[in-house]
Amino acid sequence: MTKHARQNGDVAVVIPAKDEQDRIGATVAAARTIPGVNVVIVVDDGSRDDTARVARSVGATVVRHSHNRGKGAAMRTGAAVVSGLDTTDGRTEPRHLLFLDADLEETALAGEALVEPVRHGKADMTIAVLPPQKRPGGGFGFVVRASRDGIRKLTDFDPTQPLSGQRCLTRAAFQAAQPLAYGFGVETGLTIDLVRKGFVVEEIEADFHHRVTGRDLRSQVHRLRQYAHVQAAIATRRLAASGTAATTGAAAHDPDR
Ligand SMILES: Nc1nc2c(ncn2[C@@H]2O[C@H](COP(=O)(O)OP(=O)(O)O)[C@@H](O)[C@H]2O)c(=O)[nH]1
Ligand SMILES: [Mg+2]
Repeated sequence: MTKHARQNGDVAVVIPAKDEQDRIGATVAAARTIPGVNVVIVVDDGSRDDTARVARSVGATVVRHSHNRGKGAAMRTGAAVVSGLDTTDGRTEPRHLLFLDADLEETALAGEALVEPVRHGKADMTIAVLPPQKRPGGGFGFVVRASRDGIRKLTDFDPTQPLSGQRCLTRAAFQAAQPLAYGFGVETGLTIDLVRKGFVVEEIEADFHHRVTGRDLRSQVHRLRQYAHVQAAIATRRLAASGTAATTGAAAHDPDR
């Protein structure tokens, strides 16, 4: 396949979204302009607002979970839809998967930087490192620290932004990372599993800006939920690592599904 042909449609964007009606339109519109992207899937994970309608109105393919199943499940649903399209389109090579959060708005275009190393076979998964955010706010950093510590303990990888949801993966890497960790543990689990299996994982600076979570009650609940999911992903993998080290030495397998 020529470079030109690849760039005309070798990437599918998957956007897990929950109650994002105010931002999903701009995010999808920008994602559609990333070179090589010819599919944008929004997985509406039981939103109570107009996320699905808005996403559809700007050209996304929308798939809905009738009830909330968490970010990891939404990513898996999106990847399954892409897989179906790859088959229907008679592709010989599956599309790469570019996961983007729903709240990036026009800065979703920065996803282009994540695609290049994957497209050229230099990385199996790229992870965005975001600049200091334009919007004020931010959490307390304890979830980030928990994720980073867990990744460091189980791999030789030292992530700058371990929770970054902006990632591009080959289909092979995505398959190798199944089953994904639950909910907001998904990014931590993906990094641990792929590094441990010998895939090349690379952090890339990309000029994304997203909604910064504040310190109000709702934000605190969000952080606590993230923390619990991250710790569950790490605990599962720690157990699997000690089990396999004692027996076959095979790569970690997540026994929680
Ligand atoms: N599938 C799914 N996605 C969610 C859920 N909650 C948030 N998201 C999405 O996950 C992404 C990151 O969420 P966000 O609130 O921005 O988290 P933060 O960036 O870590 O503060 C966004 O695309 C959200 O729409 C959920 O319950 N299920
Ligand atoms: Mg965000």
